[in-house]
Amino acid sequence: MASKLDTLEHWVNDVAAMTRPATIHWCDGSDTEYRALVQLMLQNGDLIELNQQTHPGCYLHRSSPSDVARVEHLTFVCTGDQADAGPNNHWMAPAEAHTKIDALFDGCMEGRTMYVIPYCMGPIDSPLSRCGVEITDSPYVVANMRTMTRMGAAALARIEREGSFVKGLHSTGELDPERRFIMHFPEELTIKSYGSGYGGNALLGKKCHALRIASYQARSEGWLAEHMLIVGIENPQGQTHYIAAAFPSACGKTNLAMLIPPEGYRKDGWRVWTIGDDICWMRPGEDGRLYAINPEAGFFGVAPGTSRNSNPNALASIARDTIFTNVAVTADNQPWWEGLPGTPVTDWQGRPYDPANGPAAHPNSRFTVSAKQCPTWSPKAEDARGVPISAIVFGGRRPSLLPLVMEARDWTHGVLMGAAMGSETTAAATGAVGVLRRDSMAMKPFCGYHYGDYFAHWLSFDKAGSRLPKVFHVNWFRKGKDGKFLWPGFGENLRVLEWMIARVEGKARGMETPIGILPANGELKMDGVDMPRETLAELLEVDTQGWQTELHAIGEYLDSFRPRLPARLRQEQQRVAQALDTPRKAANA
Ligand code: SAT
Ligand code: MN
Repeated sequence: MASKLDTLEHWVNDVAAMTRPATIHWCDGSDTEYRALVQLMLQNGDLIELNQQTHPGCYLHRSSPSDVARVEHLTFVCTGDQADAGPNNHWMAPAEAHTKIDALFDGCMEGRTMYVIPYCMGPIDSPLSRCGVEITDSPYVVANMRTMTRMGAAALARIEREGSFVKGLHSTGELDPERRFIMHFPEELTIKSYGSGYGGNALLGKKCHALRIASYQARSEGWLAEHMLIVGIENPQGQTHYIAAAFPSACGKTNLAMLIPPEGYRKDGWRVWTIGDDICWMRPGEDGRLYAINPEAGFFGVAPGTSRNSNPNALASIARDTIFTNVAVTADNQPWWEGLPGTPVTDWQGRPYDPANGPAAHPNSRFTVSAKQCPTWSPKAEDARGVPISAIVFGGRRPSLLPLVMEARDWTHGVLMGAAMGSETTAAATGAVGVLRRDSMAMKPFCGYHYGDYFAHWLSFDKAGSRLPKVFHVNWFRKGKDGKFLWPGFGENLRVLEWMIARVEGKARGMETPIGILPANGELKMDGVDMPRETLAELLEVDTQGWQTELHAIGEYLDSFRPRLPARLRQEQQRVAQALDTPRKAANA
């Protein structure tokens, strides 16, 4: 009988015939293999050793200055029918896309090693997990995939058992932005990426598989693949609620996932458990609740701003065995970025640091570290069943209008809140920074199919027997007239999470408004926070006129997904718009 690995071997042979590598290396994920890869990269300049006294096992990678972020304009979803990719994706016909990118792959690995990386996204024994194989010519990608996924022998064994896996082909190519494509073929469970070594473009298990391809698979299989962190909040009674939260890239998912409770909360016995900081796969369990796993095994976090104040858990995690990408270094060869004490001497491009050249660390510089090194890493993160989700949170960078927190009145309203999400753009993708754009469920760059179908899929979870989580929207980024943030953020965000949990447990009344349920007077615990009453009032105000304009914009945005926009969602938008009009009409009458 033919082994299920035959398909894999055939594919590897086909790829080798096209790319013509000098050697093929099947990755086993062992320590020995990792150490050899590091040695190789230290020799060829892919890695630079950092101070081994202060940062044992830590290395620096400098990418090409034109290859420092995801490239959404070069990222394609290639479905047979263009309509299936939706207006939210760039589309190319599959045959044309294969031809275009295969021409680039032709002979591209000559004289080099081709690495075959079997990996599993999620706990190796979880029915929610999915496997893939990435073929790459980049040892940096192999080293990162080893940290970010369950890579090697165990994954290969699961692939042999199951037979199916996502095929990912990657080559660093010439790093020429003119010869760069990230192509997805969801109908073939295939990814092809050429010309970039940057995380989201090259670590194919991450955005390409765990979000774009997985979201497509999830739709037909009845689950959700989301751009969400997962965090456990344990109250002084020892009960833990798990919260999944969607924010766009570089909006604080890692910080929220590793939150340190304010001192008073710590004294009272509150604890925070980290399950994931970027991706969440959820599926209804037998009890009707949504159960979630983090498909990743590590963090690929934004370095700048990570400090003892903002995220001490992340800082503790990256004190050893970490790969830093595009950070600066100090005189004694320690990694450095804006937000850390000390001074940089060399910038992210390896030049002597000169403030005239901009920040010392690239704003999208990153650390890659195993999740196991996080002091708050939850043992439940390895649970094959996943964790039950009590609340789903949406949020973005909104300098005005959006209140600190609001709760959806039901699932449909929650889906509308997620669909309507907007955020100012960040350095995680190339292009202008600080421009407001709609980013439904923080999935704009990652949803592998038509947003209209995606909204319908979200709505479909609301059915008999389901016990869905409550849905909230938060905004940590509201600014005052002086341009400063109104909310202190970071650890203090626990105050908002505590209110959500009180709502979930039926212990807080809340206050109904046309846009959703807000904390009633006194329900947000503010003791120990030095904040004028007016500031809190501003954070929780409902500006009716501003919201009417917003609802109009949301309606127009939703219409851009016609004819696949679910009518129920547009009706929900109209319901909220009318609720906003009603008090004004009453007042005018
Ligand atoms: O795309 S990455 O995974 O490199 C980082 C991000 O944008 O979230
Ligand atoms: Mn992300």
